[in-house]
Amino acid sequence: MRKDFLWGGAVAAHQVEGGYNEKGKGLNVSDMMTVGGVGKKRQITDTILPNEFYPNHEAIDFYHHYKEDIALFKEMGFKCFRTSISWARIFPQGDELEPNEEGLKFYDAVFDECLKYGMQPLVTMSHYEPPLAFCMDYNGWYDRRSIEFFTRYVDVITKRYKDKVKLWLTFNEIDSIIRHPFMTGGLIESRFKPEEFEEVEYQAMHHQFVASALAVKITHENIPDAKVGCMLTKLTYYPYTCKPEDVLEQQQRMRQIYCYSDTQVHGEYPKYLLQMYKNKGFNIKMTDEDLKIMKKYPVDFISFSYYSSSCVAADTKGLEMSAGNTETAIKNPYIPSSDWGWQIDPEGLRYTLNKLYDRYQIPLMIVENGLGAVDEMDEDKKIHDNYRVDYLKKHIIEMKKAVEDGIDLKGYMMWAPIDIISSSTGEMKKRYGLIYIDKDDNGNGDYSRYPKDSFYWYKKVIETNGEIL
Ligand code: BGP
Repeated sequence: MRKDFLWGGAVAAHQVEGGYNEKGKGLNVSDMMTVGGVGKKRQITDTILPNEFYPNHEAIDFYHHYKEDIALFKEMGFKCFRTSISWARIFPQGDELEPNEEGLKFYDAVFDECLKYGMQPLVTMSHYEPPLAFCMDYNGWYDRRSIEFFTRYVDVITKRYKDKVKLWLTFNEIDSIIRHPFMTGGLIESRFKPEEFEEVEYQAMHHQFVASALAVKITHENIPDAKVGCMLTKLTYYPYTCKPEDVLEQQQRMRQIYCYSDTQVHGEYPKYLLQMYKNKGFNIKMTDEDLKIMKKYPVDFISFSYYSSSCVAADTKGLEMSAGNTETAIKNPYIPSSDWGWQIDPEGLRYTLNKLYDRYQIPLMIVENGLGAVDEMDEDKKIHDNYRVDYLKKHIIEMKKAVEDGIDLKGYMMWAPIDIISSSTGEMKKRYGLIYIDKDDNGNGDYSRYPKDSFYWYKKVIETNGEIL
C-alpha cells in the first residue's frame, strides 16, 4: 500500500461515549433507543422512561476512558481514528446561538490525545446524533431552519478544531434517512400523514444536501488544507439471476444508492432522481440558491461503509431474504452469513471500490468494515476471535486487489476497534471490536478493556503496511 495509507478504526460518538448528560450535553436521538436484538425492534421514545434501559447513556464510557482507549489504538499503530462529534454536546438543543464550551473542551482533549501519538482524527459531523429538542420542536431536518442550525454548528467546530482536524465527513450514511428517518433525519413518523411521509423524507434529505454543501464551503474557508468527504452506506446488490428483468431491477435499485453520491460529487441532482420525484408527484421545495450552493461545493472525496452484499430480483416470491442493519434483500446462495445474518462478501468490496472509482474518479476511503459476532472470553481472559481476523483479512486482500486495479484509495478504517453499542439493535453482545469491553446487554460489567487476538493481528498488518496478513 502507499506509504501514507491511513490505517485505522472508526466509531461514532453515541456508540462509545456515554456521559449522555454530562457537562451540559443535551439528549440526542440515539439516547432514546432501547435494546432490540435479533428479530426484535428497538424502541424509540421521545421521553426517558423510568424502567427502561438505554444502552447509549453509558455506552462503553469512552467519555472517561478515552485516554486509555486512544493509547490502545496507538499500540496497534493507528494512523487515523474516525469518530464523530455529538452535536448535542456542542449545541444541546440544536438551535442555540452560543455553543457549550464544556462540550468543545471534551473534543479538544480527545483530538489532542490522538495528535500526541501522531494519529489523525477523521471526524464525522453528524452520525445519528441530531439533538432531540431539534426533532421535537422543529421536526428535525424537515424544517428548513435545520440548515441554519447545522451550519452554525459546523462553523463552530471547524473554527475550534482548525489546527487539529483536517479530515471531515459531513453526514454518516446520508442515504439512511430513507431507511431510519428518526436516527438520521430526526423525523417522527407519527407526526405526518402516512401517504406523505416519503416526500417528507426526501424534503429532509434536500435540506441535508444543502447543509452538506455548505459544510464543505465553511470547512474550506475555516481550514484551507482540510478535505471533506461524503459518507455512504455502500449497499451492493447483484441481480439474483441473469434474467433481464432481474438485471433491470438491480439497475433501478443501484440508482437508489448512487443518487446520494451523484448529487454530492457532481453537485447536482441526477436526472433519474428528479424524474422519480415527478413520477411520484413529489413537490420537493428547493430554491435556485440551494442548487447553486450544491453545484459550487461538491465533496473532495467519497467515504463509505461496506459490510455485506445481497441480491435483488424482479419477482421475490419464494426467495429467502438476507438480514442487514437497515435493509434486507434476497439472500445470495453463494456466500456465507454472520451470526446476525449479514452476508459476507469480500470480493464485493473490490467490485464496489472499482464501481465507485469508475463512476467518480475521485479519492475513496473505506471508513467502516467489520464483523459483528458473539465473543467468548476464556479463563485467561483471552478472546480467540479468529473469525473476525478471517473476515478482515479477506476484505483487506480484496481491497489490495482493487488498489492494484488502479483505484485511488486513501485509507481503511475498520469498524470498530473496540466493542461498542450496536447502532441497529443496541446490543453489546454483537461485538465488532479488536478490544473487548466488560459490559453486557443489561449494562453489567466493569468496563475493563481486553485486547483480543485480532488486536495483535491488526497491529502486525499496520506495522507491515498490509504486507503480512
Ligand atoms: C453502520 C453505521 C454504524 C454501525 C455499523 C454497524 O451502518 O454507520 O454506526 O453501527 O453500521 O451496524 P450495527 O451496529 O447495527 O451492527
